[in-house]
Amino acid sequence: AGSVNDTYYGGYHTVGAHYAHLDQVAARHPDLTSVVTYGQSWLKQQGRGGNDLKAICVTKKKEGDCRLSPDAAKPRFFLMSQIHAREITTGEVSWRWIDALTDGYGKDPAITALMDSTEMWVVPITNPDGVDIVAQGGDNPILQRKNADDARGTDCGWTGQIGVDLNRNAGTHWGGAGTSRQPCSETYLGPKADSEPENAALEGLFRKLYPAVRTGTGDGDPAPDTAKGLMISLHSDASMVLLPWESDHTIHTGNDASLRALARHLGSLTGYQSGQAGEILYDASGGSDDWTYDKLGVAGLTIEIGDSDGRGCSGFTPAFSCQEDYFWPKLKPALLYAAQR
Ligand code: ING
Ligand code: ZN
Repeated sequence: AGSVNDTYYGGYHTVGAHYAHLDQVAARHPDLTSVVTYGQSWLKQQGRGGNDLKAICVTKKKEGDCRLSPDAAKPRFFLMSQIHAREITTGEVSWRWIDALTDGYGKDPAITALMDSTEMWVVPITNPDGVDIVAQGGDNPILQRKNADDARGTDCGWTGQIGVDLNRNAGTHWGGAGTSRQPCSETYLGPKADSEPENAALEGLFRKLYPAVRTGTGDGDPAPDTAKGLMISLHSDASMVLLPWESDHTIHTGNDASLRALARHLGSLTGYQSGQAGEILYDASGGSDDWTYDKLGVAGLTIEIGDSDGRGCSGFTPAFSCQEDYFWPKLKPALLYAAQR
């Protein structure tokens, strides 16, 4: 399991440290948290080391809260990070989010009210096998984006990388724009939709937490009940707030106006641009936010953390001091606002 102090590259936390942190928070605050193991990574399923997949539910627990069931008394705000392993800033934001909620309960009125009214779910490390690869580089983090699935070969030469891009693998618009069928590509979509255990397990968790609104085929347009909550997936480092459909910017969701207004407001709190991925970045299919919107009618957004003010905190591996000094002060108000929706 490791200790909360296990770090690399000046302070970034290993998978073991993130999981030890979840357990430490749960031990300190049993009235405010529940830790759930919701699956196993690709390497663990292969019996080759690997990792459990873990989530934490944070709320002022009343009878029946934090259950793996869609009939919940409170709306649910879901935050996930490091589906792309090398986007190491994102996991550190989730770490601070968990601490802010548990440390702030009973002290900060806004956090106390939020904890009384809402369940906050967090998956800090969505792709732990990939994060293990990144951390193996120590002071020279290895820039692994994908998971560690090497079923299609272990050698990608020095330019490529093994694994499946988990943000192209979800069963929504799978195989559409912005995906590659080359196993060594950074955007390799995998052999089939939801082929990867990290995605299958995450989607299983989502399905336990949110009632399905439709049994669609992957390209429908549900009417999200925003009362059910919101899902945000953290990426880096483009300084953007992205909304569905990420797969095709020429089509808009049935909730375009409200999703766009929410993204714009989060953009104003962070200083980031907002829009559908293809409007400001590139179309990309099979991602997490399109999936929750498409399959469950749960509003999904992507926040691309970035150095929008030119503070010397750009790239996938900014100095660790950027976390506390720069990223967290921007993200904290944005997450508090989003969680209250
Ligand atoms: N950016 C995202 C990517 O997966 C994205 C952008 C998010 C596209 C959500 C589609 C859906 O390419 C990074 N930095 O990974
Ligand atoms: Zn990413």
